[in-house]
Amino acid sequence: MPTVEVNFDGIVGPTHNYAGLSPGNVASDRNRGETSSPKKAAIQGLEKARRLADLGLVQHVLPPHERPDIPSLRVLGFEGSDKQVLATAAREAPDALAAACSASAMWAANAATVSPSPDASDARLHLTPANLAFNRHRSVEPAFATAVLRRIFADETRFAVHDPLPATPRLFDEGAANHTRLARRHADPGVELFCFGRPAGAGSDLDCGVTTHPARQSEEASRALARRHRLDPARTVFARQSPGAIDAGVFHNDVISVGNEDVLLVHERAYDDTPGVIENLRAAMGGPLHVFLVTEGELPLAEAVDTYFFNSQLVTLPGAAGEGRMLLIAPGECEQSPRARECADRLLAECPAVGGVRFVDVRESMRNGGGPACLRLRVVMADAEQAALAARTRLDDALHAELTAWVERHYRDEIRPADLADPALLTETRAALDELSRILDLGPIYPFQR
Ligand code: SUG
Repeated sequence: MPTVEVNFDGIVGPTHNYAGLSPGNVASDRNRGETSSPKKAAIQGLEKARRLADLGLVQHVLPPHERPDIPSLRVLGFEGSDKQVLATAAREAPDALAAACSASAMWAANAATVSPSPDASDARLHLTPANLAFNRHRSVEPAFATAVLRRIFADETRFAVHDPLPATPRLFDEGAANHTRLARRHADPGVELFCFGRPAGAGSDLDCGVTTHPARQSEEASRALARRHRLDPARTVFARQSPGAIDAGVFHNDVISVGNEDVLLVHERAYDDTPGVIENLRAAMGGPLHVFLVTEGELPLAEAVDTYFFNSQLVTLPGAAGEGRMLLIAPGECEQSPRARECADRLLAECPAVGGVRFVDVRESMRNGGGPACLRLRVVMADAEQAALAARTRLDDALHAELTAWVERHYRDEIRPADLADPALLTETRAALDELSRILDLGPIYPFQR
């Protein structure tokens, strides 16, 4: 098998809920306080991953993090038994409790930035877990994400799992959601595009040009990642997100652009200077790059954000070459939007590499601003690298069936904001994760298991 894109999807955790925790993320804000269904959310995510596996793509999963995250409450001075910590936090600091309960690690595109071995001068695959320091509820993810990635990508001769960057505004890092890799084919040396909303030197949002919503990714973090990953500067492009797009709800670049091999789908208002970015990418590619540019007239930014058209996965089908070798895996919400459907139709008509569009239902995740592309971390890997992966994370029919049964057994049908204080949720979650760590052969990876 040649080098392919392997997708690692985050399994939605048992506490999936709508707490409105993410400023600038329109869906998260809109659905604050709504009732969620963790069971439905997890099943939808697994189903999406299974559909990709059924297409012959290599699909893996990543485990949820432990939530509620009791240590992040203890750090704030809440004491006593775990139950007491939950009860006092619920009474005195409901926001802190909500942050400690978020299942946000499901959005694996934010887990790390990944540069595959053909791009790195030391020919290793580099991963830097994101510090996610912008959001309090996400700032607790890097430690466990790093442990999980080090467990799976254990072979240090092939893989380098770096420490997250220091958690400070000048180095805010949101992972692969702001990173795209283009290449003639996956196995070829690629061009890596890093996008940021906080230009170097920007200390606060006032320096970022935004007026309504905050900018997340920093330029200094993006440049540090490129250095750490030992990328060729001639094949690395940095692009500033347009502040207007961020203000319209484009909190991550993957809400407004998606690339795969030599195809890039992008909205004309994605960047400060979109034509300049495209020119730089073409120069770095040194070969053909098919850019599918969507105009504001065709799909206004607001509708791009509502439908998450660009948060589709653009995947190369195994063994396929030339025309029709790619599929666009789009959120079901695009099907309801005549404008998004027209964009998909024009893509099929004008871009010969893309042979079809499939819609997937990840509605529970979408209601928190996470589409199909947010749910996965892309890792371009050669055969030998895949063979070196530790743990049992590859999703085949057997694992899909086991995980679905596990969700059915352990997950609640519904969670309302008040349920987050229920001490039974912690006990249920630990029982579920304890079993999951055995199913995935991860060993005692959770802090509560030690
Ligand atoms: O960071 N939402 C996530 C969504 C992340 C989407 N990922 C990508 N675009 N790659 C975020 O804003 C909402 C949680 C809440 O409100 O309960 C949340 O964290």
